This record gives sequence, structure tokens and C-alpha cells, in this order.
Amino acid sequence: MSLYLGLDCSTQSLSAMMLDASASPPRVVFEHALDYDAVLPSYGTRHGVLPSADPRVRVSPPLMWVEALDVVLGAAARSGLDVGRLAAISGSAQQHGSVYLNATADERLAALDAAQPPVPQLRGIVSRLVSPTWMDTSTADECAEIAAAVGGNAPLARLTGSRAFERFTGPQIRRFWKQQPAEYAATTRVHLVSSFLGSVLIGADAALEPGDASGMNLMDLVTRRWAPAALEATAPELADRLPSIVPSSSVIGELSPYWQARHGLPPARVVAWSGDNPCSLIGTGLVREGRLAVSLGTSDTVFGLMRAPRVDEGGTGHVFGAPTGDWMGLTCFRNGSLARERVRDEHGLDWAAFSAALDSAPAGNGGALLLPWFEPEITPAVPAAGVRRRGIDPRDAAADVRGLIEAQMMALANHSAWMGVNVDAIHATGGASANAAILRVMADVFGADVYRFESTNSACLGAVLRAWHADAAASGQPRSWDDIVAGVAQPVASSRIRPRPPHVETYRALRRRYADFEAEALTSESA
Ligand code: XUL
Repeated sequence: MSLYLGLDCSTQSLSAMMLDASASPPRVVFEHALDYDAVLPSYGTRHGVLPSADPRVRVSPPLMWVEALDVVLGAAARSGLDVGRLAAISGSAQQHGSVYLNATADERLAALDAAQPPVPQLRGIVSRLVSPTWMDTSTADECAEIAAAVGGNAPLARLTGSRAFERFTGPQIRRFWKQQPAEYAATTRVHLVSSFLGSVLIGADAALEPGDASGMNLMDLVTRRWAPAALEATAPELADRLPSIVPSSSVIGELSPYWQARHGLPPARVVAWSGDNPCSLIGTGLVREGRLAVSLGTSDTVFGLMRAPRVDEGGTGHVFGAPTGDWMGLTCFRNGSLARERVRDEHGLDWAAFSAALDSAPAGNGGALLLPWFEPEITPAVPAAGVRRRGIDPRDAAADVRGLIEAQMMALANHSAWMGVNVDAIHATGGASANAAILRVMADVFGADVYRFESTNSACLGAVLRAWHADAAASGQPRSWDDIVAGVAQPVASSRIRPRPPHVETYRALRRRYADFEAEALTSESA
């Protein structure tokens, strides 16, 4: 027995991973990824989002994720593995994005015809054709209104774990209600991407769990229930439209007859889906307080487990529920891999040449600095794109690449200080963690050892491990989180990159200058 499936619906792709938990040690036996732009071009996305004339608007078609799910489940079913042994499935999804369903959804989800693909049968269930994603920055007014209604951003952060952020679901719901009141009235359920895909798998309305629910500016961080004051500040009759919140390791149903028949899969348990960052916390083995993980993906994030919810009232960080029942601190940067790809392409480099360019410039870049705001930035809040260079000739590939990576690493280090974690080691994950040159800069900037993982997709690994944890508990054979991550979500010991003391010194000074440069740019922007 005991094969587990994890899915990860991220910004640009949907991936799957299967874990054989009866192997000793347990091991990943299947991995598959589908790139939306390449495999499902009819949806017209670029990097997974729809083109928009307004740079603040970043939305995706929710039914594209359903079609991707169908393709990826089919690939898992045809993997050659004995999928009859599949005991449980869970998932990870980009956080904050929301899906709006109407009164026909429950019935349609329950009555899918296995002879037909899912999307044509589900077309009518959405009350809003598009889903705002985590990259959307169009809700500044709504953020201000919500914060004002609850007495300011500091009380909102104490209540929900974060001040009002443009991409968070509450401000997005408020904007939808203000701009499309009739469509809001026709909405019977607002799901996150995670609970929407969970619903599609079980053929019924799925619950949310606290890890993803805490990315909405709507959940009381301590009680893990909807916070009435936040709901009232957001939109009318919102409580009726939100899913229930269940503990993270809850079985929410079983794989519906539709998916069983369509792909020859068993009635596996479906475990509540969570956000990609809470899943990555498990997938990077951070089930105890003390270390940080840095994920270098479409977004760059830095996060770590917290035994108590220490909220950042300064306004850059978030506190989410952790799948372990604890909390996690997180800071998110929008200019992650898209900025790295932009600089790579501007200089006509491939990744090998990008790394060589990075290595060829000296640590500290001779004191030159770059602010990497190729797109509006989340941390710090930069409403309009605008890259700034000080002492860097933009035609000089080595200085430009070095400036970008140092900026990203210094911003990660400076803006995670609020978590109060004395970092002695960092677990690096995400696509760009395969790049050793980048990890060397990370080690020097943080002054900490950096470790890599076998797989760069810790979100998907976290999802599959959460499926195992919940299934073990539901089967009356609970396992500790230490036991679940042992041997699977542990960094490659030989991948250790040590900080180099002279460079650590260089960055200690440069980090202060970078913070000043950032502050000056923000002041001149608001002037
Ligand atoms: C986290 C955030 C991003 C998305 C990316 O707050 O917005 O990391 O979860 O998928």
C-alpha cells in the first residue's frame, strides 16, 4: 500500500509528484510538470497570466487550471506505477488567487460525465471568468478602505497576520464587489485556487485550511476562524460566501467517481489543499523553529516556522498558519525569476553564461547598487515599475547580473530580520536554487550556510508529505512531522555552501547602504 500524490498549481505550471511511502527510505517515484503557455496555448496566457493593458492587473483563467489538472492526473495514472495503491492526494497552489462560483457549481461538480473532459462541463459554474492572482496590484484603494474600517493596518496585522496587501483575497473581493456588484451577488462561493482545485477533485465544495486562509486578510490568526470585523470591512454577506476552515491535515473527501472512472484511479482520500509557501515549509523540512528557507521561483520568498505568531507591524511581512498547527513568518518579493530572466535576456545570456557573469564580478560589485523593480514590487511596496542603478553601466553584463542577484539577496536578508530568527542555515529551494553561483551570494549576504535539495519543487513535495501525514492520522497510525520529513525533505548534506568571512564583512556594510538606497528611492517616488 501507500502511494501518495502531491499536486502544485503554480503561476506558470502545474506539477505532480508521487511518493512511495512503503519504500525504505520513502522516495519520490514520479514527477511531471505542465507549462500552461506551452501545453494549453488556447487560453492565451503569458507566464501563466492573461495579457493586460493595465500593468496592475494580473488575472488567470481558472478553467485552465482544471484542464491542466486533467492532463496531469492522466499522466500520473499512466506512469506505469501501480496507482491502485494510491492512498491519498493533496495539493499546493499559488496563494491569494481567488475563484468565484455560482449556484450551479455544487451540482455540476457532483454530476460530471466521465466520458467527457471536465472543462466544457464546468464552463457555466464561474460567476467571474477570471481569477485575480498574487501578482495583481490593482487594489490599493480597497486596501486603504479595509485598513481604515478596522482601525488601521497595525490592528489588521495583529488580527489577520498581515496589513492589507493588494494581492490578498479580501481586498480583491472588495474590488470585485465594488466594480461588478451583479456578478458578486451571483457568487455563492469564493474559493482560493487551493480549495477550488480540492473541490474539483472531490466533486463537492471543499474546505480551506489555515495556511492558505491566512493569506486573505480575513482570518483571525489565533482562533483560525473568519474574523467578523475583517469580513464586514470587505464586502456584504461575505461569511455566507466563504468555505469553512478545517485543520490542515484534514481529509476533505475522496477522489470523485468522475476522476476514478476517467483515469482509472482508486477512491483515494483527498486532503485539504494549502498554499505553495505553507507546503514548501514542509517540503524544506522546516518543522521546527530556527532555520529559514528561501524559495527562488516566480516569486522569491523567505520563510520559517514560528512557535508563536510574532506579527510584523512594520508592514512588510506576513504570518500564516503552518501545516504543523504552528505559524510561519514570510516575506514575498514579486521581482523573482521574471527579473532574473529579464536581465539574462537583455544581455543575450543562457543560464551558464549568467552564472559565469555573476562569478566574474567582485563580491560587493565595487559598491555599485541596483534596485530590481522590473515590475511593481511587493516588498518594499513599489506601485510602479522602475529599475534604478547606481554605479552600474547597464551594458556591462557582469556588473548588471551581479547587481541584480546581490539586490535580491540583500532585500531577502534585510526584509526577513523582523522574524527575529538567528539564521545559521538556509534551506534553498525553487527553480533558481539549482544555480550554485546564486547560492554562494546568498550564503555571503546572510552570513549563513546554505543547503540545496534534490528536488527544486518543495511545494509539490510538501503537498505529497501532507497527504501522507493526514492519511496516517486518518488510518489511526499518526506519524510526527519529524518522522514524515526525515530522509525525504532534507537538504543534500554535500550541497553545503559556507559563507566566506571577507565577503560577509563586505555585505554587512553594503546591506545598510542598500537599505538607504531603497529608502531614498521610495521617498523620491512618493514626493
Ligand atoms: C506569497 C505569494 C507568492 C505566491 C506565489 O504571499 O504571494 O509566493 O504564493 O505562488
